[in-house]
Amino acid sequence: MTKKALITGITGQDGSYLAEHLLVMGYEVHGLVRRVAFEDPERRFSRIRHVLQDVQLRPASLESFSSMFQVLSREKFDECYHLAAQSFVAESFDDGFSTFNSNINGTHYLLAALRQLNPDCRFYFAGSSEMFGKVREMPQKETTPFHPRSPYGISKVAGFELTRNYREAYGMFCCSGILFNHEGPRRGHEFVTRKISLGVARVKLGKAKELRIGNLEARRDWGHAKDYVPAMHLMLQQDEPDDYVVAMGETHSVREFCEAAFSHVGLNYLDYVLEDPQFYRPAEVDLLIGDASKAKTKLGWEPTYTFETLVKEMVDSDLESHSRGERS
Ligand code: NDP
Ligand code: GDR
Repeated sequence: MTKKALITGITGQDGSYLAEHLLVMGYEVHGLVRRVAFEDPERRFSRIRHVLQDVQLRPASLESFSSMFQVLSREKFDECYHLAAQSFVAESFDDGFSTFNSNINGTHYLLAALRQLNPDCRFYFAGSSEMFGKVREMPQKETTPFHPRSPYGISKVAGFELTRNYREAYGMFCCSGILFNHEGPRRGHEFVTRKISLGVARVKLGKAKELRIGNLEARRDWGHAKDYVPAMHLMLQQDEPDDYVVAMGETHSVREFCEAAFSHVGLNYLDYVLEDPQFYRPAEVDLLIGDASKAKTKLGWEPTYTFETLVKEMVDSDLESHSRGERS
């Protein structure tokens, strides 16, 4: 029997990689997208352009319970991957209210609709290392207490707790992945890794003279999104629902990312990168490093990229598209 999956946030970085992954495994893939996306498909569907013929898109918004209820009342799904969210941490400081509305209410609406209409559907929630925030131990694992440092982090703790509560209260198969930063050529332009890879391409091609960055000493555990989406799928194939940390177990500073990205094209980052306080955050998460032992042992999950291959792929991809005059 062909399995049917629903992906919220299919137009985002992870949603696009997950759709590809599930299609390769023979799934029937449905995606929940904002109605406005249909008005500007060229731009809004840019990450899923190559699979548009193979997926079925349904209009709905995280802000609307009734829109999600309608999608779920028309079709039954075996698995639901809830990836849609306001995902930019910096934006959540500017507008915590709408971040809460999308990320907390949106998750609650989806869980409530599933409970009523499709309680056997297995559910994945996109939790985040930002839930650890001001970290209480090193490295962070499933049992590490949360101490979020932004409205985004708080919203993800709430989503995690909602997911756990639906599992415990209603016996639904609900899992949370606590994923550390994962990147790639499809990363949104505002996130620091993509900002750097785009900046390197512009400088190398003579289109820019400098790159303004915020806190260069912040450290992250960066992996590749293509490596991380199979872990989401594996979580929903287990006998029992559970939560898992997915991380590389290696930490690098923003400065090191700049250094590696510029040196890949034969340049010294010190000649181009300027630290600019306008990109500082009111409260920073200084150091994240994850322990993915549980995912490795129980799910058999293993990453294939390294920090170096991740940086190179991102820089090469931006150089190539900028050389062709494309904007991605
Ligand atoms: P993106 O920002 O690339 O994608 C977010 C997706 O959510 C987009 O498809 C976006 O649609 C959709 N979305 C946002 N707001 C709404 C809304 N109001 N109604 C409907 N859809 C909406 O995020 P990623 O792919 O990087 O991340 C996926 C998930 O994983 C997110 O929940 C994120 O918080 C979480 N996460 C990500 C990590 C990472 O390092 N990438 C690490 C840990 C967790 P549209 O295209 O229309 O804007
Ligand atoms: P993050 O990703 O907040 O970890 O959230 P981001 O790339 O935005 O920031 C990482 C670190 O880099 C520092 N930084 C800058 N960040 C941005 N965006 N722009 C800059 O110019 C800049 N300079 C320094 C930041 O201060 C921060 O310390 C991502 C998102 O995908 C979340 O949705 C996800 O949950 C977490 O990763 C895990």
